[in-house]
Amino acid sequence: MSEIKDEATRKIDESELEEWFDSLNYVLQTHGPEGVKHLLHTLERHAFQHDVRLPFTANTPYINTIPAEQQVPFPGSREIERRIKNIIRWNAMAMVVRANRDDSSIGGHISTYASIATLYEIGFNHFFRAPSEEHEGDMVYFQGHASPGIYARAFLEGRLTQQQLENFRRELQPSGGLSSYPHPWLMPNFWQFPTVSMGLTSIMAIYQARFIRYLEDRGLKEPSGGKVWAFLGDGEMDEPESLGSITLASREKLDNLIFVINCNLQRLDGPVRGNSKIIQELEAAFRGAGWNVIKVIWGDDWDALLASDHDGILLNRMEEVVDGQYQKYTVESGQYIREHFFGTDPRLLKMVEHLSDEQLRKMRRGGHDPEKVYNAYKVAVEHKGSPTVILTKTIKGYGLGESGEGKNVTHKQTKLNEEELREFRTRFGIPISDDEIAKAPFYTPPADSPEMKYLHERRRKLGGYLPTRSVIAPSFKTPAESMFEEFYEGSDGREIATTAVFVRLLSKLLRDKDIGKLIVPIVPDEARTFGMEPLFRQVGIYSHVGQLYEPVDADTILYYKEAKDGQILEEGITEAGSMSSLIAAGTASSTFGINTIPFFIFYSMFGLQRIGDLIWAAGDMRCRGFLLGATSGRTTLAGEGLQHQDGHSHLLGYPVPNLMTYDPAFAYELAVIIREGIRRMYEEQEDIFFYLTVGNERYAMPPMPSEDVKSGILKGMYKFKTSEKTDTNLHAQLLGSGAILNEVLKAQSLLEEKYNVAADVWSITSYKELHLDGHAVERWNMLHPSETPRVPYVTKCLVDAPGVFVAASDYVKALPDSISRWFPKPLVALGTDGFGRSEGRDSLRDFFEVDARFIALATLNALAREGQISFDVVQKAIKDFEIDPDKPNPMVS
Ligand SMILES: Cc1ncc(C[n+]2csc(CCOP(=O)(O)OP(=O)(O)O)c2C)c(N)n1
Ligand SMILES: [Mg+2]
Repeated sequence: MSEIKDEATRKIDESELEEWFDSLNYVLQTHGPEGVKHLLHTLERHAFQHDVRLPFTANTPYINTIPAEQQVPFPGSREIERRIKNIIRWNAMAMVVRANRDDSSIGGHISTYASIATLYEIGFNHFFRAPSEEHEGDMVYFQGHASPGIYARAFLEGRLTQQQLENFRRELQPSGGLSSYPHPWLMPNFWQFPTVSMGLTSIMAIYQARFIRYLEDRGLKEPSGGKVWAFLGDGEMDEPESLGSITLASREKLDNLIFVINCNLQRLDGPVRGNSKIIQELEAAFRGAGWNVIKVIWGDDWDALLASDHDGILLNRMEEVVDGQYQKYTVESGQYIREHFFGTDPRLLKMVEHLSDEQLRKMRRGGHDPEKVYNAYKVAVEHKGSPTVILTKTIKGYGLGESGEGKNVTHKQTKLNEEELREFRTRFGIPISDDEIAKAPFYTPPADSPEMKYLHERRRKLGGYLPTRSVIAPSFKTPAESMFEEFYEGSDGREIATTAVFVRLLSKLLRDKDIGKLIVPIVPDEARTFGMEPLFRQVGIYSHVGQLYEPVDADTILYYKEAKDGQILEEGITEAGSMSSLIAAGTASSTFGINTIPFFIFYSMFGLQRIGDLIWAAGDMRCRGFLLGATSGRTTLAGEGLQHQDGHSHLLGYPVPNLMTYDPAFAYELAVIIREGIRRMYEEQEDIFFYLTVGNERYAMPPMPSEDVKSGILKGMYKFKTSEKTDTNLHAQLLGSGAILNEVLKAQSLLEEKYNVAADVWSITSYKELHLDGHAVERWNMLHPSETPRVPYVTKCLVDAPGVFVAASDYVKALPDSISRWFPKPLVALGTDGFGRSEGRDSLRDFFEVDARFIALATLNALAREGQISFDVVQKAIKDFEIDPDKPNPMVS
């Protein structure tokens, strides 16, 4: 048996191999690389037919993708650029060290910028274009926690003051400070993209690049060749959002997108892939997904060695060593490297015998070699047909020497003692004297120095300075009231769901001659669920390549129409991707001066709960637009059960400061809110965005009671219906939201007819707005004790309202509870806390105790507690309503 196996795996001997090589070299000489490719491919197929299976690999060898001989010469001054970079390194480090001297709790990062500096500087000096007359500019997503380096450069450019640098992470200082990370909310003229929540950069950048194509294909902007650059950490690539959308980029052939992944082999705690190689792993993932992959692993010190590596032993050694070990070499001596890296084979040792230990220790990695990085960027920007990812190998804490280079603790290093500062200064040649060094002063070369002249000149050539954010959208006219009037009139008894109302409104907006083209409908594979399929035909589904097939439903009116100028972004099942599209469209006013108005409609359960962090980023980014949580409400969405029924997204909307949340019940409410949203976001240019829930329960839409209710709808509450009953002393105020407002109206009748209670009904469109208003008033009163106290809007509405107070919604009780203290009396809250069930609406509303019976019961209880009726009445009501008092508590069952 073993003999047969040996026979089968018998090695081809040296002379046979020689013949194969000769033949191959002959083909190479006579037919060139294409001929060799063809030959190998044909041989592979031939072998396959004879049952030879080659192991799959998406990897190329562990060397630079661009061979040394194909490099173009560096076009700038290496020396001046090195000096500029060193000064920025110093100032970035000094910023963090000084901030922590003043207050050791401040934190900051030195080692990340230290490792990425060359990658940024090559970009700043040669590639990143700022918006200018000639060019709309590139979009650069800077790695969040490398921001000290970006600030240090802006300081050198004269865009930030020394005072601002001194106040890094001290934003509340009287003279202002710099935010820890890129936050457009905090530095609206500087940062464009919030990147510090790991993973979001990748997905946002991909959808940004695609949105640029969308704008161009739809004729909303001229193609300009602008690039989207995303700088990412190797550790952050473990986030699902980092790799989760990369196939979209290749499928859409986004050659306007360049990822630069700084593979310093470390994350916060230690190695990213101690036991394997992150660069190879990422290469396989990106190549497999169809990206153009450029590896920049080795600096030019390695070129000569690799050129002499005829039998591939150096390459073998490079491939067998794992990242954890490479990290070890960075903290060890040249002697150690000789012994442990080269010492495994006498031939390797011989290869480096002419190099001193010191030379061995200093052999650079690719990401620290400006020429290698320049060449990679050049190939990337010129590449056509697919997105590019550049994988660069670097050292975390590069240049920090003993005090942090390559150490596992380096990520959090914020302190350098005097000796370490001196070493850093000497290592990077910063002209600061020994007397001054302890203070870690910032350094700026004289204005007429070669460094400063060069720095400004380079940026002038590239159109100006980056990052920069400007609000440049042209003024905008809100559509006239006439467009919304049909919704104010009600449905004339026809039963219709608020989702359908929304779709009708959207379709009208799309038809509008002024703003129609600016509307961007976004949907993650739920258009049919929401009845949006007529829009497929009306405005088309966006596809860069149009429609390459005959759709199965081509013979129907509402066929599935894909088109190059299609308007709908049908994203497939990715709420995160759809949200990233909304972010790109909702910030186009500041990136391109285009007022696109995105409407992203999704299953409400898979919005704030699932992609909350992207929504937070949208808020930071001053994004505008509408999020529509459809099929909302824990009991309104029947049958779908625990994972689908949303009864808490509104609560999750509370913490996002600039997100306006509304739970409208009727068509006119929805129309009023959307019109006002467009007006505030696009006419007034306010940095807010909207979350509205719409439901799938059909009911008659009443007409708007009067023009006067508009302001109440927007503020969060208004009286919908006053009781007509006058012959009673029993009163109640019933508050309802969304579809549950109908239950409240039923309860009103029940209470009037059976229990002699006159109940007024209020529509609560936004608990959040009421909550914010109450707190704003309380705060003002606290700070202005001697002035006439202000009154919260809720109190103003209810101060003279007679009777007891009961609120019911399809959401958790925390919503009404959040405004209860501004009520004249205690508020009874009914809500849908707990896991959902698959059931019909009636059963669900019984289970969650939010139907008309429970609203009436809660009202009677409150009246009994006030002594206005006897508890016997309540007891009897429980019986009459057939309520089991010992039913399970939905909150915990
Ligand atoms: C979602 C998220 N989780 C955790 C963090 C905290 N954090 C900031 S930097 C960092 C390590 C980053 O490692 P890597 O991506 O390799 O970047 P490097 O600093 O090495 O360039 C972590 C865990 C974060 N910012 N975001
Ligand atoms: Mg890292």
